[in-house]
Amino acid sequence: MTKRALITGLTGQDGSYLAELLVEKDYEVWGLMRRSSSESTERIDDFIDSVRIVGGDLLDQTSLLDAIEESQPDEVYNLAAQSFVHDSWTEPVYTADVDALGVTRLLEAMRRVKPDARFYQASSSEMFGKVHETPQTEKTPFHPRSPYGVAKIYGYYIAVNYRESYDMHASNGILFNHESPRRGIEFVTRKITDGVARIATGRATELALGNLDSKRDWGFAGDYVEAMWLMLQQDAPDDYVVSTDEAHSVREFCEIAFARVGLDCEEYVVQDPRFMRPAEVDILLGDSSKARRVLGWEPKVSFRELVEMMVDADMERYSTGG
Ligand code: NDP
Ligand code: GDR
Repeated sequence: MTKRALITGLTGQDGSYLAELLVEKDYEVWGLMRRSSSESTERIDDFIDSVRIVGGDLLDQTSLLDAIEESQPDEVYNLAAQSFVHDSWTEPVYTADVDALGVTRLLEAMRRVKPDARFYQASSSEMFGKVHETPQTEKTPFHPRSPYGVAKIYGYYIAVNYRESYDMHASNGILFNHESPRRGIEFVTRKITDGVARIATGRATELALGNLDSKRDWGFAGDYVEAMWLMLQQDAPDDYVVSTDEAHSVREFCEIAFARVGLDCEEYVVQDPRFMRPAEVDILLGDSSKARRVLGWEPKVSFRELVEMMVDADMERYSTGG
């Protein structure tokens, strides 16, 4: 029988890759979309006809009850969030409402309407924040450094709590940073690759960034959505770190990105205090051995391949007038 999946955050980076993967696997894919005054389907335009859209918002309980009722999902992937860490300081209450309470609203809707559906929560390496050990595993204590990180810890634990209280099949993917040509332009990787393409095509002369020394464990979003799906195919729900197990600095990302178009990043990158954060996460490095062992998952795209893929896509976009 055809499986049904409901994805919240369909229009985001991960929602678009996950929807593509599930369509390929012959799922009936439903996507929750909130109302917007402008078009937000750019990332899914190529396959929007293969997806069923249901209106709804993580801030609105009734809409979530209706969305579960209408889609009758076997699997629910909660990817929707205010996902930009930087803005969580300017919108801390809103971030908590969506990223923390929103998870409870969705779980409540499932519990009342379709409690046997399996649930995936998009948890984050930002929960480790000021890290207590390196590398970080499923057992590493949390120490968030932003309102976003705090909200995500609530989301993590409410998923665990519904698993333990109601025996629901709820799993957390603790995903480290993952990127792609579909990454939002405000995140540092895409900001760099877009900046490189703008400079290389004569549209800009410099690139202003914040902290160049912070290090992240960056993988490819297309690889990471497979881990989400694998988690919901297990007999028992559980929590998994998903990462490449390699960390690189923002500076290294810049060096490879500029070199891809034959430029030296030292000549173009300037530091701007506007992009610094009140509290920084200096380094995140995952240990994904549990996901590799239990799920049989592993990343396929290397760091260099990821950077070059993103630069090439932005160069292509500008050379075709985008
Ligand atoms: P994006 O920011 O690209 O996408 C976020 C999605 O959430 C969009 O579809 C957005 O819709 C939707 N959304 C936001 N607020 C609401 C709301 N109130 N109701 C319904 N939908 C809403 O994020 P990513 O795809 O990168 O990330 C997916 C999830 O994974 C997020 O929860 C993020 O916090 C988490 N995560 C991401 C990591 C990463 O490196 N990418 C790493 C670890 C966790 P709209 O188009 O209308 O704005
Ligand atoms: P992050 O991603 O906060 O890790 O959250 P982001 O790309 O925004 O920042 C990564 C690191 O780069 C530094 N940095 C800059 N960041 C931005 N955005 N802009 C700049 O100009 C800049 N200069 C330096 C930051 O200080 C930081 O150290 C992402 C999101 O996808 C979250 O939703 C997700 O949970 C985590 O990854 C894991």
